[in-house]
Amino acid sequence: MFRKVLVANRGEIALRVLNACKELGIRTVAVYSEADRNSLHVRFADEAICIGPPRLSDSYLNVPAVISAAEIADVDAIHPGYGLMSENANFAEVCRASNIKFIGPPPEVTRLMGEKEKARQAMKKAKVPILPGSDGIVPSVEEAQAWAKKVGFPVILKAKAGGGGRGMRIVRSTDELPNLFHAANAEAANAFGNGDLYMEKFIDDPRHIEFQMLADEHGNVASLFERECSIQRRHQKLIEEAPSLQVTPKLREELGRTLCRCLAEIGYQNAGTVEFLMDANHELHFIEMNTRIQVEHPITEAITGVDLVKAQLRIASGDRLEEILPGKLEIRGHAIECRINAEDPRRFIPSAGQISAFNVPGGNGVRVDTAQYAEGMIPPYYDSLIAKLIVHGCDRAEAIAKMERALSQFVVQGVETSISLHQEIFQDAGFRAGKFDTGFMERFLTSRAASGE
Ligand code: MV4
Repeated sequence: MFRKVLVANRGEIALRVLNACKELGIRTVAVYSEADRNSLHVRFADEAICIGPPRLSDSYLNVPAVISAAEIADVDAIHPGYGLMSENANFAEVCRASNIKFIGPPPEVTRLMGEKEKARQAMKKAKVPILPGSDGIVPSVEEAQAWAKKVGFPVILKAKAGGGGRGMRIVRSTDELPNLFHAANAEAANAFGNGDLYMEKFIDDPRHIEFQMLADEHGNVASLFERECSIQRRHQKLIEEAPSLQVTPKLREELGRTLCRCLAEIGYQNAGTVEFLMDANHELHFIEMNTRIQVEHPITEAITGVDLVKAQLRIASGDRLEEILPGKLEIRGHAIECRINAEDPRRFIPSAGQISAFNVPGGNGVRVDTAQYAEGMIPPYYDSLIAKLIVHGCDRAEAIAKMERALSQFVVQGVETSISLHQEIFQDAGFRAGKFDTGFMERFLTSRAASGE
């Protein structure tokens, strides 16, 4: 096992990784920006190194600054958490060249999955179901017309370098296509420095379901089942749950097995998530793969009993899955996560400032992952996630009851938070019945606005 690990992140995930290291007897090094001097990830690490001014590009996203800190502290490995350096293949390559283990997949695999149309072809080759669409990049409006005719409208144009919904356009007819093609191309070129597009059949109001995978460095792969992530607004997830009510044991088993074979073929290593859209026929279609630990990993930890971050550390140090995982993986109960953001629950404007009161709920089946505390500061430079509230019950009804109880005991004063929004969603009959898709939040917010609340 590693002697010393640098955590190249901040906030709750930095603390989550530090905790896993501590429990494995690994020494920890935090890096921090000038805005995070008084953060818990700094306080709880064995060593901490300031890497620059508050802005992300000057600190947490500054490759030379992070690598210099790793060399000064003489660490064996770097854990990137999520976001920031986590899916940066160039960073992983610099780590490799500096003899520092990057805790994640090899840069070649990260690069493959980052090129969405190549990921799509790799999945197709391994018999993972993909949506009808183009074979690779669509180079011109003429070829886009030809593919659209073959696939049938509506189609969606996506940026090969994309993610987060940027550079995407839904196309419903032939005459719309030229303008939307040029718009997507320009937006992608501007956002990602690469305007290349590919095409898929468009699924109206899909569910978003993702499979958690673990792969060791000896060719073994395991599926840790799925998460349902359809409750989102503008590509920001708000609530996730595991398992999905819509995935049958047969589908879970078969797709899990296919994905294990696929990731072994690709040479995948460490933790990863394969994202799918579920259509009205309850069929799953691959859309993309995330080559990192995800924000919502704790719900999978709750239902499987596997510590995913410790698994990442052990995999990266060479352990085999059979040493890490129980003999048979099984789903126990139901877990739900609410992302608590420091933002106005009506208009979603980030709310930075000093926290004056902070009470975190607890009790059986309640977990809170946060790096916040009373008197803590929420700087304006970073994302607005201040806590993840995770509950685990014997079934979905118990998990919902626990979440409502826990939300009512979660007190944050000094900044605005999304706690009251979560409480409203948990009152919604459709949500309670499990009847929702990726269009849920938009409809929910529209009807709330119309009712004048
Ligand atoms: C789609 C889709 C419908 N059909 N692809 C949005 C972000 C990107 N990761 C993929 N996205 C979508 N791709 C096809 N062929 C609908 C979405 C989509 C979406 C997907 C997952 C979660 C929330 C979403 C919200 C709007 C659109």
